Amino acid sequence: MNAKHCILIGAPVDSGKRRAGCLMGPDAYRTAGLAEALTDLGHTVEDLGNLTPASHPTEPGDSHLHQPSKTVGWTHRLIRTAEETMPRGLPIFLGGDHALALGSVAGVANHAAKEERPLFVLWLDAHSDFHTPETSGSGNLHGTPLGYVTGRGGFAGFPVVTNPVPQENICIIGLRSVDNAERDALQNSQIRFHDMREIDESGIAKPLAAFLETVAEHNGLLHVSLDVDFLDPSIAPAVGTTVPGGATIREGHLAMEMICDSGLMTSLDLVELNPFLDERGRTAQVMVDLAASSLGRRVFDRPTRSFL
Ligand code: 4U7
Ligand code: MN
Ligand code: MN
Ligand code: MN
Repeated sequence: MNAKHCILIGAPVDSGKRRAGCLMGPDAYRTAGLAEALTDLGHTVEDLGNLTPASHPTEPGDSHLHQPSKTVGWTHRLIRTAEETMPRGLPIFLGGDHALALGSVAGVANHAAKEERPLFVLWLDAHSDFHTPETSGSGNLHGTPLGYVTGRGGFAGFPVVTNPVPQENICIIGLRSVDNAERDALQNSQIRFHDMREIDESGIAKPLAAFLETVAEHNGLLHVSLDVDFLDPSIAPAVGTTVPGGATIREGHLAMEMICDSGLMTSLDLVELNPFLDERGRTAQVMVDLAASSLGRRVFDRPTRSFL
């Protein structure tokens, strides 16, 4: 694949849920050798270090949401960082929990609008993360990024989403834990979604190839958001929200290899890694290996643009 300029952005967001530990994620990816893996593949790597949230008010005492103000601060910071890095490389957002995607995706969408190209989002996750603050039962904002970036209401106090991502430009793969309110909203939306039952029955390649074809047809930018819990907990235990029955190591790598072959990915989130829950760094290593697959690591070369 063409050499890229990869920009590592440490986003130690830990405000998106109650269980702490995702703040250690960026350093775990560094320790697992992410930069070295990418330079070995011929890419250049720049590491921006770890960001901090923009200044934000103290947390309201009366909200059912967990740390909404801090997440607002992170969203401001990450929108700016996405806008600044997109023109000069391929940003890789090192989470941090999935609340970081409120900012990474909204910022990437602003860049896409400036370029007058459509943004497509591939969401690899056990969960659909399509809540609004009003529908969220847990009050945990890591369950809301797709609600936010598609322009659903209820995000009072958050930056206005200037360029909402059209629902039909989103594809979710890996679903096996969807709350009732999300299910209703998803089924009434244009979002493409593929649960693990479908992956079991017909494989991951088919729906992913169809989505990549659509992105290519529209000359789109592609943001990939990889939640650790997309993977089965037996291979990726370091996550707060484990759900059994996830993607296998080969399903994960096949998805990343197809993304690489498409040549379409322009930004990436690696989210929800909680190193405090890991076993000798194995989950961090799996995530680094998957990132490397998305950027060219493989056993044999395959012709490009053959998604299947
Ligand atoms: B993740 C949940 F209730 N839906 O809203 C919620 F099941 O970024 C989980 O995908 C959200 O890990 C998981 O709290 C967010 C729950
Ligand atoms: Mn998620
Ligand atoms: Mn998840
Ligand atoms: Mn999670």
